[in-house]
Amino acid sequence: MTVERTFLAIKPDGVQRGLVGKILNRFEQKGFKLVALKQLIPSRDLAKKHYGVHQDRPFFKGLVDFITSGPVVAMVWEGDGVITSARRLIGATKPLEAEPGTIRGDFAVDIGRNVIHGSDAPETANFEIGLWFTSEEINDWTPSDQLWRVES
Ligand code: D4T
Repeated sequence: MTVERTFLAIKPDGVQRGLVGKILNRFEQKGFKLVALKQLIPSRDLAKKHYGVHQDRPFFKGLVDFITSGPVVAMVWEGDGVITSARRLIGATKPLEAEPGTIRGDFAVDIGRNVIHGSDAPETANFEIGLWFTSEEINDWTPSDQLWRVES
């Protein structure tokens, strides 16, 4: 059985504002499993590949400037439905449209400083996980409470 995984990244604004712990807590609390985590300042090459789909948009250069401006906390999370669920926990791209209770709804106002990225589909999750992590950096592990978590 293939377990679903998604790529999440706390952007430089989230790191600078000291929101890392609060954000990690939301995904742990929900019941997803953290299988990879590292802090890095992304290269421009990495940022351009990550946001390649937006390369012709007017905000592209500013987006690359911003995401490479300081440390990012890159993560892989695992669990049934994690791609869609993480996007719901993150909230709408425009923070002013994000529901209260979501990360962007609670912590952001500006689309260019929206705190966190999350993959939007299985194909993008696979692409982004492979772009940001080597397979050696991703840990297969079984939480000690796994049995009671999944029994229904
Ligand atoms: P990311 O990819 O950062 O998780 O954001 P979303 O998936 O929610 O939204 P997106 O791909 O449409 O946008 C990528 C990134 O670009 C910034 N952005 C976006 C911006 O600065 N101005 C804009 O007009 C848009 C549409 C914010 C997120």
